[in-house]
Amino acid sequence: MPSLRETRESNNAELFRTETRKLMIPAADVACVNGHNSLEHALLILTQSGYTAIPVLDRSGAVKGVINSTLIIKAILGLSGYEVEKLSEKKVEEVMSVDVPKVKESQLFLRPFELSITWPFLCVEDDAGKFVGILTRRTILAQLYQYFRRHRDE
Ligand code: 4BW
Repeated sequence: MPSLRETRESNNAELFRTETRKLMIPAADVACVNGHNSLEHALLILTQSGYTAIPVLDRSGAVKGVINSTLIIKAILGLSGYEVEKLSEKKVEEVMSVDVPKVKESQLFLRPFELSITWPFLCVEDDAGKFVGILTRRTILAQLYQYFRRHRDE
């Protein structure tokens, strides 16, 4: 029978040995757009989903960036005000932020935890570089909460 200390160590290790794939929201449930979509389309998806920022994919299904409403509004602002026609003229890839945090689906918990200090969500990719989901700060905090609950009396 394992000692109390061994049991604790094994519980500790459990979270830190968890692969990102087990915690992520799968791609099918993630609101996202393609780089070649218009800003109008991206604004529609952002508005309908209610999310502040969403991933941008290319035609092969790889993550290329992140788009948010602020980037879109800035992109249509001209010298004499908002140029609404630019919403249909400009593409998401012209405007997106390419500074996007990515992790592999096999990545263990500690690195995503560290990245989540800075980023509200991380894009998860498979070994071929294809987008497979996102890992949110909410999920990471929920895991940590469970972890601290289990260990609070030790
Ligand atoms: O529609 C929502 N449903 C639920 N359950 N929670 C929501 C929703 N919209 C916002 N929230 C909450 C979450 O706690 O507000 C937080 C900030 O949302 P955000 O950033 O500014 O839109 C949410 O925190 P989170 O779950 O840790 O998600 C962090 C960020 O990840 C979100 C959004 O940019 C992205 N995201 C989350 N789920 C997504 C998604 N992007 C696309 N599709 C999804 N399904």
